[in-house]
Amino acid sequence: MSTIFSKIISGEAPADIVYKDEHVTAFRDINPVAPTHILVVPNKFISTVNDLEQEDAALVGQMVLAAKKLAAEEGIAEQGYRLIINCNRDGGQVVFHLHLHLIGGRPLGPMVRRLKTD
Ligand code: DGP
Repeated sequence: MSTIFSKIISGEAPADIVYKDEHVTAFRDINPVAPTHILVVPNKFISTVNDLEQEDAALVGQMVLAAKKLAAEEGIAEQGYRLIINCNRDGGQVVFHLHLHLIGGRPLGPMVRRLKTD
């Protein structure tokens, strides 16, 4: 169940942590796709969006509000950015501890690449 993100949250594994409070921890992605690429992770272990319960509603709000604050601090709030949560195989989820990608600092292009079959 435990992933590398649990170890980053607990301090057992290193990361460039940019924000932490009682609800969430945020750190720079190890493989950034844009000048700003930060992961906002709930301190509580939740594997995927599919595992969210009604009681987690406020926690999801805390994740988005932390991303908003970090976007302002990164200086990308006005030009814009993207928040992404990948879920399971087709969503491209690789680390099975829920996380919100905050990506920006350059034009990000279309949200999803079209395939010839679409
Ligand atoms: P996803 O595909 O949504 O599961 O994205 C996982 C992201 O996590 C991916 O962009 C790379 C990042 N990542 C994986 N392992 C580590 C790590 O050990 N440290 C940091 N900072 N990021 C990691």
